[in-house]
Order: sequence, then structure tokens, then C-alpha cells
Amino acid sequence: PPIFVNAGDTGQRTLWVVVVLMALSSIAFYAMAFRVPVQKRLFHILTALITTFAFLSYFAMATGDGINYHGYTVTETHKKVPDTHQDYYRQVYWARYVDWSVTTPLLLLDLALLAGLSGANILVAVIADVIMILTGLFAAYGKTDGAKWGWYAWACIAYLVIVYQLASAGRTAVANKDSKTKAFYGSIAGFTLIVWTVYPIIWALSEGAHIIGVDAEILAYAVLDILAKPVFGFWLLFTHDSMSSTSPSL
Ligand code: RET
Repeated sequence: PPIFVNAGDTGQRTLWVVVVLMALSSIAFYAMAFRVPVQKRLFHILTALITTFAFLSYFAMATGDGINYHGYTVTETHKKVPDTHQDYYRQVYWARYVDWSVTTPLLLLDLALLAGLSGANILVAVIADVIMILTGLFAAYGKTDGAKWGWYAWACIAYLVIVYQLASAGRTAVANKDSKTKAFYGSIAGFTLIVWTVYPIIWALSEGAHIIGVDAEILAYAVLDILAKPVFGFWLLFTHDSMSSTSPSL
């Protein structure tokens, strides 16, 4: 009989907790948007849209939508019963990739506008980001280990392009801004790079090498998503609101 690798109660409960947290932070961000002058509002709207998309994607996963099964084979040493044919099917939460393909470009836009990145650099970062998420989606459905890790490698190269845009081009761009913006960009871009780098590690352990189960995968992504969206958002908006209105351009 086939072996199904599924979420349990822990995973299910975690998904609902994140639904609620994303909803509450979205409401807070929209409320904050009304309280700032329109010149500062773009950051609030971007950030509120990011948590709104995450809310929708988590609602889909919690209700059982945006999920399907992907079959894979295991090596002889990993079989539960040796020398038998076994089919493994593991849940793929593809709603995540839909979420990420929209929200990660918006997160990059937040950082790019803060730094004053050029249009060319923004375009490269955003396109590399979309390539990273879509190749990551192909990796999740890879038929063979070669296909899976091949797609994973292309996604990692695209990720390095993003790192370069934020770390190098971003730093150059923000050098023209006031010292408060410079220091703040350094902290929040550094935070972003650390949090984002954990995603491919979790992917490799879960969908990649099947070392951790679906509940652990859900829990790990939940923590990362809270850090990358609501925590990032509150930090960005509170700091930006307190800055003089003459500093960043938007
Ligand atoms: C994948 C797998 C393939 C290799 C790489 C990945 C990177 C994903 C990243 C996701 C960031 C998501 C965020 C979500 C917001 O809540 C697709 C996991 C490099 C960096 C910030």
C-alpha cells in the first residue's frame, strides 16, 4: 500500500494560528496607513498587501486547499519493509509558492524603495526573485533527484542575484541617504538576508531530502513567515514613521 506523508494536528493548528496572526497584522497595517501622510503611505500599503496575501494563502492551506500529493521513491536503506515496492506520497503545499511569488517581490520593493535602488536594479532583483520561486516550485515536483536538485540549484543562483542586489547595489544606493536611513537599511536588509537564507535550508530538509516531516516543515515555515512578514513590517513601518518626512523619497 502507498505511504502518505501528511500533516498532523500540530501542523493543522499551526496553520490556523498563522491565519489569525496574518489577519491581525494586516488590519494593523491598513490602520497605520491612514495615520501617516500620503507621501509615506506606499510602504504601509505594500506591507499590508504582503500580510493580506499571506493570510489568503494560509487560509487556503488551513482549509485543505492549495495542497496536493507528490510521489517519490526512496532508497533501499530507507524502506520500511526491505525488498518491496513502496510508493511514497508527500503533501506539497503549493499555495506557499503562489504566496511567495507575489509577496517576496513586494518585500524586495519595500527594501529597494528604502535604499533608493535604481529602476534597473529593482527590475533585476524582482525578476530574479520570481525565477527563484518558480524554479523552487518545479523543484518541489521534480520527478527524479536530478530534476529536483537541478531546479533547486537554479533557484539558489537566482537567490544569489537577489543577495547581490540588496547587499552590494543596495548599500551603494543608500550611501546617498541620511545616516539614519543608512543604519536602518543595514539592519533590516541584514535581518532579511538571514531570515530568507533559512528557507532553502528548510526546503532541503523537508521537500528536498525528506529528513523532516510535514508538521516540522509547517512549523518552521510558520516561524519564518512571521519573521519575514509581520515582524519585518512592524519594524519597517514604526521606524519609517518616526523618521523625518524629508528623508526617504516615498
Ligand atoms: C526555495 C527552494 C529552492 C531554493 C531557494 C528557495 C528560496 C526561498 C525563499 C523564500 C522566501 C520566502 C519569504 C516569504 C515571506 O513570508 C524556493 C525555498 C533559494 C528565499 C521571505
